Amino acid sequence: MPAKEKPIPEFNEDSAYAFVQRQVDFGPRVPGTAAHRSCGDFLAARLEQYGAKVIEQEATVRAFDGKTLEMRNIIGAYRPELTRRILLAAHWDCRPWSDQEPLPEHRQEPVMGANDGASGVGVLLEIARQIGACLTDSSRLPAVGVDIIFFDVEDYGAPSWAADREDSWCLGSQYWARHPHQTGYRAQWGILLDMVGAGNACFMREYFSDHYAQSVVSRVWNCAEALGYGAWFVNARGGAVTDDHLYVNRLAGIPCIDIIDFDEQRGGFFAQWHTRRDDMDQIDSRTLKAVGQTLTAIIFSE
Ligand code: AHN
Ligand code: ZN
Repeated sequence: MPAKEKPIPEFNEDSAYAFVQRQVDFGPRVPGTAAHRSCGDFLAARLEQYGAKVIEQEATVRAFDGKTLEMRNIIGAYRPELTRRILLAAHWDCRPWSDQEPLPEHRQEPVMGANDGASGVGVLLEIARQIGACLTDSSRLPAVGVDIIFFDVEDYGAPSWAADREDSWCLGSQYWARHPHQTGYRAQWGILLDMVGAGNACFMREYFSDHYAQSVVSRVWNCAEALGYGAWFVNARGGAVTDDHLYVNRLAGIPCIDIIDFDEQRGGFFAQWHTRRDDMDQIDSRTLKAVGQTLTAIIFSE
C-alpha cells in the first residue's frame, strides 16, 4: 500500500501579517535598545509557546565602526532528537541608519524594518505555529527535524561609501556558523528569508543560492510555480547578495538559499529599502502567503 500523503497545512497570511505588526509595534529593533530586547523576549516566548525547544545564543561582537554589540541569535528546534534536519532562517534586527534616505538629515534615524527583517520572521513564526499545531499528532509532523533561526546583527554593515566593508554584515550568522548552537550541528539544507513582504516583490534565483544549493533553489521555484505563485517566484538568475545564507554556506558548509526581493533590472531591493518608510504600508499579505505556503509545502513534503 502506498504511504498516505501527509496533508499540507494552510499557511495563514493574516496571522503572518499580525506577527510582522507585533515586531514593528516594538519600534526599531536596533541592537542595544529596549525595543530590541523586548522583541527578542517576544520571539523566544512565541517559539516556546508553539512547542519548539528554544536555544538562545548570546555573544559580544564588534561592528565595523568599532562598537561592541550584544548579539542574540534565537533558535527554535522541532524534534531535536532527529538527525535529519532542515534549517529556516531570517534576521530579526533593524538597521540603525536610514542611509538610503534621499535627505541627508534623515539618514541617522533607524529603519522600522517591516519588510527588511520582520517579514521573514513573521513568515517563520506562522510556520512555527503550524508545526506546533501538529505536535499532538506525530503523523502530521514534518518527517525531518526543523530548526528555525532568528539571526541577530545582520543589518549593522558598513555603508557603501565606507572602506573595509568585507564581512561587516551578517555578524549574527557569522558567529553562529563558527559556533553552532550544538557541536557538530548539521542540516541537509537551509532556506533564508529576507524582504519577503513587499507588494510587488520579485524573487529571482539569487547567485550564491544557485552556486551553493542549486537543487534546493530548483525545488522551491518549481513548487512555487506549481502552487500558482509564479508571479512572485521568477525562474531566472538574479544578482548576488551578501546575506546570512552566504556564511551558512561558506563557514558552516550547509547548502542554503536566500529567498530575497532583489532585482538588478528594477534597481535592486524594494524602493523603501533602508529608508524611514520601510513600515507596514509596504507589507502585502499576498506576498507573505506566496512565500509561506511554498515553504510549508516544501517542509511538509520533505
Ligand atoms: C548588502 O547590501 C551588502 N547586503 C544586503 C544584505 C541585507 C541588508 N539584507 C537586509 N538588509
Ligand atoms: Zn537591511
